[in-house]
Amino acid sequence: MGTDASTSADQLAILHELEKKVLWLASWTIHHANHLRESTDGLKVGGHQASSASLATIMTALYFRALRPQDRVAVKPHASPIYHAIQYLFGRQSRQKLEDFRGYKGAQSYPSRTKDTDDVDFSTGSVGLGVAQTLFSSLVQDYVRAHGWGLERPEGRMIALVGDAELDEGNIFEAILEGWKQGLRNCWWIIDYNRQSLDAVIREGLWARYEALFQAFGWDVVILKYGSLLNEAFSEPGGERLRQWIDNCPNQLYSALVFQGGAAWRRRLLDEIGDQGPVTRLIEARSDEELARLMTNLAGHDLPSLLEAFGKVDHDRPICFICYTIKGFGLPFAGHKDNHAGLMTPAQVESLRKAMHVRPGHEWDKFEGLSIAPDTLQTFLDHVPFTEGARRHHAARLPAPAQLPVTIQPVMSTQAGFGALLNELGREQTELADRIVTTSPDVTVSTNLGPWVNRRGLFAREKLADTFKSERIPSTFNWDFSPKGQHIELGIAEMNLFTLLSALGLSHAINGERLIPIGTLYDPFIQRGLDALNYACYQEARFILVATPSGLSLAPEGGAHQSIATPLIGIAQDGLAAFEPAFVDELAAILAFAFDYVQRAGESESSERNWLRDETGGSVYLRLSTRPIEQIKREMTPELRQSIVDGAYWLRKPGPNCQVVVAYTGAVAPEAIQAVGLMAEDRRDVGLLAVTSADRLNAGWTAAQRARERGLVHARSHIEKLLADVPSHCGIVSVLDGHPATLAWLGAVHGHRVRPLGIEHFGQTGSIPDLYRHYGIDANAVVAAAATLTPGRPIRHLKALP
Ligand SMILES: Cc1ncc(C[n+]2csc(CCOP(=O)(O)OP(=O)(O)O)c2C)c(N)n1
Ligand SMILES: [Mg+2]
Repeated sequence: MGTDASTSADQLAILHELEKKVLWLASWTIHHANHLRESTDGLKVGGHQASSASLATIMTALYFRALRPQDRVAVKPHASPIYHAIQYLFGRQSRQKLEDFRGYKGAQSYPSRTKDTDDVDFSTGSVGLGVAQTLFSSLVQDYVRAHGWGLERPEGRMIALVGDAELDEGNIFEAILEGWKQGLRNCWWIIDYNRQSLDAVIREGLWARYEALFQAFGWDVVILKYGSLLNEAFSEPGGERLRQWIDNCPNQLYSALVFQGGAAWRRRLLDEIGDQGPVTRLIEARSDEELARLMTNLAGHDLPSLLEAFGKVDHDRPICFICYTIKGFGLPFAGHKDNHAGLMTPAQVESLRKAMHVRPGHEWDKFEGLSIAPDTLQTFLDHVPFTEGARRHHAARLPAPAQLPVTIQPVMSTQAGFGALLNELGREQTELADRIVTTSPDVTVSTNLGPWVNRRGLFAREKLADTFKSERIPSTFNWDFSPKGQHIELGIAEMNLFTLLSALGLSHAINGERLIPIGTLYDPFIQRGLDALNYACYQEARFILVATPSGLSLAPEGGAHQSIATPLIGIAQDGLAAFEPAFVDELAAILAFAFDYVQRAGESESSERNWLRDETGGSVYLRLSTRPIEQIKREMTPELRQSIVDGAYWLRKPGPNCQVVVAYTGAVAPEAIQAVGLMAEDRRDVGLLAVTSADRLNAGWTAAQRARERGLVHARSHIEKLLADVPSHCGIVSVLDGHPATLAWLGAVHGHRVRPLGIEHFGQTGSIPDLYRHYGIDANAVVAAAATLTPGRPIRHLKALP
């Protein structure tokens, strides 16, 4: 499995030239963005320069030599100029986009799968997430292959280029633990051990903690500390003494000396170990320049050491490479602790230009200033394995049924309905059901996935039987693991759930095999994994998130488990269509839609019908509840189905003299229905609006307004049409088990007054009636709001508020 052959001297010479070119192009890109492009805003920031230089050699070794076409990489966010420069040399990035780096439509500051055009494998930006993404993508690759799919393709390695300070992020450790449980393979994490973070120099001896930690979880650890020049010097007389000195040198001092250069090295070394015979000769035999080159020859900047280390890997165990590097290597502020946002002055760029033999006006020429013939270089580039074939795969869409079968009990919760729907799906041998993969962070049973898991089994590469079953101990759940299982059981860390969903949800692009991922968790814990959820959406992973239970309706569980803000997350999170059905027939309609929606990849034009960008598709978030509520017996007409998916429908259409509309979402449906009954005698023609997706209603409304502002005068969103006939004097009382702002905007659609009811303060234990009364979302609170909002006689059923 190692790289086929060792690198020849000719190839090494070419790689050295490319290493220089990559550093130059990245530096020029940054300089161009910060000094040469007209800008009046705050573009002159960004920690790209020093941080990029740190990885220039490692990325040269990887992209031009060690990577195979099937490997996938997450690049440290600030190394994006190096990444873009490499793609430019491959002819996969345009000069225009490099000139516009960090600008509108230019190459992105941080590598982006969706916004960049040069085939970024995994987006990065929020440190730690791209790293963990590689681990989960490797597990997903195993899942796909264990199911017998994509075997015609070779197995890839999932590789992360990791900043040393990036390892402070907790999600990385959560991922390592999960990887160990799941038998992780084919994953490389290459740590850019420059001993600097954004603010300063990091703690001494971190590498030893990393080494112990990775080894504890079954990783190989390869420490790449000294480059070939240093290794040669160590074998000279006095060399051993020099090595000891380096090993004992504090990080801060090493960085400071790197910054100061050859004369400072000489002074320091002679002061500290210069009275020791042979080592003096070793130092004196070198000029200042040679001494600086020697002392900064760490393995992370030494192509032969890197090529050897990467090339000799002949197994699939996960590996952590700890590569010693220098932040800003090759640039004037190398090693300086303040260098993170360091920019080269025009004069410094000029001296770099001279050193690189780049003539003015030829800065973007690919082979300018290199000592090897352009033809030779181009031929080499044309044969780099990394560039073979397409990096993004496609997978056909799976047929999604228009309706899903489910037996609806007279009284049922949406969570129970979800369990029943999946149970029915699990019963059928359809292509869709076979491609569903469920996952949950230790809440599989308590989110009602149990029946599905009983049918489809748990996934593991090795079979593992349920001992309770073999011992004939009765249990409701069958906990058998096998390579054909379709449920991935995770530990509790919600970050891992979202990162796994992100990996599963990109399988069509990465493995060429489509999966339909469904992840379940308790609704409040979305917030624990929110950055990873955002990350998954940002890179357009496709999945269905089922969050249950939610809200105050979790009554006796208390305030720590009762979510408040999640409906607002549902509205605000891009790439995620949020639904909160009240009834199981609504849930069935939404889930059927979701199976199709997560597979779409069409144009981002808004539909003329509801003004949603429905053809683009996206992920789906279902906020469900454990509260059993009385179900409505009705026929699911195509119109009703469409309205449920569009976000709302009239459960009771308001009459022409309507004074009040009650608009509700989710589990409080019985309270809304009851309130309408209680005020029917005292307010005219009361309407009842069932809102199944505040998110989609809101998005359609915003888009229709924009369309009208652009001249499409007839654009009307779903909510505008629904509220069009509601008289202007009519008041709207909105209510949900979540933050009231979720529905408060309804009043702005046509100027109706709104009294939004919902939860603003932490919950507590109690029964549902206790809590709904206390927090003001029960029927009486709705009636009280209606009485105050609309003129008319007192509502006789209104009781005093608590
Ligand atoms: C979650 C998150 N927090 C903070 C940042 C801001 N930030 C960007 S890079 C960085 C530290 C970089 O240190 P390191 O990972 O060692 O990379 P280096 O700059 O040394 O190459 C920080 C704090 C971020 N991008 N993401
Ligand atoms: Mg660092």
